[in-house]
Amino acid sequence: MSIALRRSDFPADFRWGVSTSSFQIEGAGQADGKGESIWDRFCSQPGRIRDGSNALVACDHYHRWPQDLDLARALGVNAYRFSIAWPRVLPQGRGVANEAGLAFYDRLVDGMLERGLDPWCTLYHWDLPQALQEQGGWVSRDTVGAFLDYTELVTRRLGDRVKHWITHNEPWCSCIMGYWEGVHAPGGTRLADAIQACHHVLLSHGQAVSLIRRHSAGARVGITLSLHPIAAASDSAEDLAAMRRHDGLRNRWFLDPLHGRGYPEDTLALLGAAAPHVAPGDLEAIATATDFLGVNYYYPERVQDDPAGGPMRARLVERDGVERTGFGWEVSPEGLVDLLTRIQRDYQPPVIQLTENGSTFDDVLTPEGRVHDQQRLSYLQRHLVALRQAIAAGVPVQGYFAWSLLDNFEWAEGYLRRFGLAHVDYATQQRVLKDSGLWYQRFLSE
Ligand code: IFM
Repeated sequence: MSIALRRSDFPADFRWGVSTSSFQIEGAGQADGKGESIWDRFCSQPGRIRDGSNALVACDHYHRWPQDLDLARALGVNAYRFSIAWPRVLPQGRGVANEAGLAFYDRLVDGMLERGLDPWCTLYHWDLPQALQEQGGWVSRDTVGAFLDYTELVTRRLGDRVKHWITHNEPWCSCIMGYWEGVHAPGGTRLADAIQACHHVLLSHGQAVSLIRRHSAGARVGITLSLHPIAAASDSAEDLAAMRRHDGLRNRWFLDPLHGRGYPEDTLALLGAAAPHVAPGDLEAIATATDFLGVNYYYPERVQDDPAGGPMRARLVERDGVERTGFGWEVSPEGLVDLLTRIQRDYQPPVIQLTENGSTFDDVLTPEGRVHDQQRLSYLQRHLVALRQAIAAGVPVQGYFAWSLLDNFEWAEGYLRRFGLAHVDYATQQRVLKDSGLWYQRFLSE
């Protein structure tokens, strides 16, 4: 099916980007004084990563970054989202800085600017220094202070050139999956820890905003959340109530305090003793005004009432007969419209940036060196059509960042999942634009 879609359907000053993260692509896990991160440690524990791999080499982007930035430029994007590996610049999490690590990000940012790529820097995309985890990680309030010191170091160094900053990527994943579900680093399994970690992450975000602005004149600052449109499995009162409970922890737990409403009362009540310790002034700090809300959208969720389904008494159910990605995630461009219009209706952030959207499928590299990833291409096109629709309906989205430039280390899935617009042959480190990447390139060039 051909889809009528043009770059000129979007505002002329729209940001078109690709998104990446340090741990997933850099490699050089022990090079030039880099310290250990919680993900290095997690990967070293048997059974944590599905294919038994680690990210010590990953895409070797630490050494191949000029080629990767060339690839981004060749795609025709005007913005490049990357993250800083905290243990690369502060091997022990705080204290003595690692000049080699800082110099790497200097080169990377200069390389973006030389290629006409606007640098969008995420400060925390999950690779906490292991040394800080040994003192409690995000469950400890001290980590907030360490994050602010780290932020000061990085923004002093790069703030003259980087003008878009994202404090945190997807706190739901780093905290709930990392400190409760046990499936992400550091592998914690206590709900109360996860909730406290969320609070500290949000607090560190709020307190970092003014610090970033101080060291990066004219900077635009935001946070990125992973958000999901949520539907009830049926019209029954029970399922509708379960949908609201699930939405409480999944979406409102982050959106409400960031927009000055404190934590949702219904969710707090359900959490009971696991509710966070909140000091005076914390909620005001979390609600510090930002310049944009970063939204990562992948798939919608469907929820059924389940009295045994954890504190939210809900469980996820799958819709039959729908298209799914390799991860099993439902493909739903309509979900993107629902999500964006809901955010706009309920919260009115000044600007939304779609900081991630993408899909994984089992790609095949042909003998001719092509990847005919028709499903990813179609996913990309249909989500851009949905985005155009949301913008036409008045949602203030100003940028779209495809996840991801390259196939990379997909956390607990290792290298089993490929999200890239470019295929990476991990044996040779050769990059090849897939058909989806070639389409994005054509779309951007028209
Ligand atoms: O790879 C991740 C990324 O690090 C955070 N957002 C979701 C992506 C796909 O799972």
